[in-house]
Amino acid sequence: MIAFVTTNEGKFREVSAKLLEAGVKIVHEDRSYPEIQTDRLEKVVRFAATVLDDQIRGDYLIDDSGLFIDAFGGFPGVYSSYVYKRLGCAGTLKLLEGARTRAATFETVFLLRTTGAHQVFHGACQGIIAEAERGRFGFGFDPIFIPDGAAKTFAEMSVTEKNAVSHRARAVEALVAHLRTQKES
Ligand code: ITT
Repeated sequence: MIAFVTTNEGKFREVSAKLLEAGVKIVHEDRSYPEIQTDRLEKVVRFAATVLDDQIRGDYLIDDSGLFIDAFGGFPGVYSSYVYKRLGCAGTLKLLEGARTRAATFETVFLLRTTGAHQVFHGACQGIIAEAERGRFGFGFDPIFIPDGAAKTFAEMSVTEKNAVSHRARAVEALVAHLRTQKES
């Protein structure tokens, strides 16, 4: 059994649903861990794992994600949590007023700890920042993100719809592929 360590219910909902489709069950471990200031999501999870390794027995999974907005040179990226808390969707839309491009990418990095080993998995989803907030599902920046090829924001999608295209779902797919190879060997 894998424990998914996150304080974010929305992440757990998405990951548990997607993993269940692949026959993998996880449990929610609602606890926070230190997140260092760095320029890469992968460094955040790698440092967090050094702390969690001493605190958690058995296999665990962590997820660090961010919204990288092109017009801001990728900001807020690794600082997404802080920007979401301080500015929210409304403040982010305001900052983008008059920007030359509304392109953005959501990224997720997972770290899986299994006996003695750390494995990292990536997922990304390109899209644009909407002109206004739309939808009431999901969490975080979902009301202002429209993935490429869609007309709806993530917040207008069901978990299943978001899981068909999202950054986090891509990372889950990479994780599932890894678990399959482990099973075979
Ligand atoms: P944990 O660290 O406990 O897992 P968190 O919510 O603090 O939960 P992050 O550190 O990964 O998660 O923060 C990333 C920020 O980006 C946070 O404000 C989220 O709301 C937002 N975010 C991450 N994934 C998102 C998604 O799929 N849709 C919308 N917003 C997202």
